[in-house]
Amino acid sequence: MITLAVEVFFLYNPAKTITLLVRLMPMLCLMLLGEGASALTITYGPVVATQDPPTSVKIIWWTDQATSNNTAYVGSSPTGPWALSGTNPASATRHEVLITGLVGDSTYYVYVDSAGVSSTPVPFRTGTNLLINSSFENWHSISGVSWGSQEPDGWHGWEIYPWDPYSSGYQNHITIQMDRNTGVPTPLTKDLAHRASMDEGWRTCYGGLFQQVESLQPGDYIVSGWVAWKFQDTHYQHYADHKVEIIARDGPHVPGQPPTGTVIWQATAPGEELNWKYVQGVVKCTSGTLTVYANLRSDFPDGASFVHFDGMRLMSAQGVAIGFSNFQTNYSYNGSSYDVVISYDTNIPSTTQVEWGPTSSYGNTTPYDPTLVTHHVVQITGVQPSTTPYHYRARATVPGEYDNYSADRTFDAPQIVLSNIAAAVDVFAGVSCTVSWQTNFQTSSNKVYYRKVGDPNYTVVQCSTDPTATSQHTCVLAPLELGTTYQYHVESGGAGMLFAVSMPDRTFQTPAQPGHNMFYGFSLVGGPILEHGDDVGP
Ligand SMILES: [Ca+2]
Repeated sequence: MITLAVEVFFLYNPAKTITLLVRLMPMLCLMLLGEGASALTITYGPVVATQDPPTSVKIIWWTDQATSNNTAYVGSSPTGPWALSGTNPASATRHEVLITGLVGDSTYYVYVDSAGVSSTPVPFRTGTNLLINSSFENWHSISGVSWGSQEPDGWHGWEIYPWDPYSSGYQNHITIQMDRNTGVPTPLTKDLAHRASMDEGWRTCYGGLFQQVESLQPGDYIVSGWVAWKFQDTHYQHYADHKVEIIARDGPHVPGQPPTGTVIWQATAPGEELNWKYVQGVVKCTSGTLTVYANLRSDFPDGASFVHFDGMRLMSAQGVAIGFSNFQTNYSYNGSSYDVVISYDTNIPSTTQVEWGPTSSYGNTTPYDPTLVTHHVVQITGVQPSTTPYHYRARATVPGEYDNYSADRTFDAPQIVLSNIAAAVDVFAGVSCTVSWQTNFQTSSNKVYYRKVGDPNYTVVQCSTDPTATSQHTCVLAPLELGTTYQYHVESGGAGMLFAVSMPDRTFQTPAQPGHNMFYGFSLVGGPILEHGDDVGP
């Protein structure tokens, strides 16, 4: 722009332009230098937030300087082609672009460009449907219930019977069926070949289908689906007492009680919509379990109701906003407990914190580190040794935007348990003994300490497989003296593990003489004699 302006001056008044150029040159240099020194930087992102329906995503990123030149590119491979893109012309440091036209449950890559500065591509997945058999395609027979003879795989029928809030005396059962031929929608199904149908006529009832989804991360979830319904209202007096609904409950199904929770969708009499309507809502999950209900409810017996459900969906509202990778854990003993170091990466700079404990309920939290980094290192001290792994998950936030948790993972703080310790004397020669044992963790340092009873010092034998970590250990003690009682104990550990020692000492005895006399004396079946073993043969 500046050069162009100078050229215009040149054409207009050459003499003046030279002066201008001379004056402008140092300024221009300064400006160019200034621009070079403060080039725009993408500070976070791109962050991908999945949308509903799952065929669109919101791409968010931040720059340290405001710019109006912002584009996000999306493709199905990390090297392109970039089939989809979107721009945001608003001059700001936070940029947001909506990309539509994606396929659900699929992997994509996105990179963003602001004022000519590009990010590296990051992968993301479009929303994963957490419901099983969400299209109601597969059904199985059931018996012993009064509302039907089949239910969809992954779903359960439910009913409260009798249900008669006005004591009308007309309580009867709801009917739940695949593709029921009442109040038929157009087209017959919204998704593939089958739908879930339910109805009632001139009765009071309350029931439907539910699916319970467990092991969910806390957060917001989007529940959606397609519905078609009809209230046949020629006799209605109590419109509001006829309902069809989708409810999402933060917690498990409670048998025998009307479902409570977030009403995702509800229609009450009168009216109909037989051309399939898409409905959706958001439910917050804190308990780790969500139960999705598709229901029909009639509180008063003055008409008939029909409802059909298809293409149901439950997915995280936050999708893959922050991606976690490269989890590594390392332990080292420190006194009688362990120090554990957990490291992991995030695809965008975020805060650092780890929840950990003996189960996936955790119970311990490391200090919140607000520094925004992509490589995270957390140290936990004083972890008590345990025979079972500890559970942990990482929490990463982009303040003001996202708060995400990794999936549950485990780390060890090994409490080594020694088992099946046995000493087998070679009775043919009588001068060697094989000591064997097992450990519940793979250990790389495994030793036998032995001495003649009365000796002050032990001889130490290290297993020949060390330092290869194994859980089955064997050491040969030789040479030994005949006719002697030995004491021994074993020790396993290594590589940062707390050692386990089999104290007090055990004993074994070598035969007075080598050979067959001793062999028959000690073992009817031959072979070595096990410590504490018996010698009963076949
Ligand atoms: Ca279907």
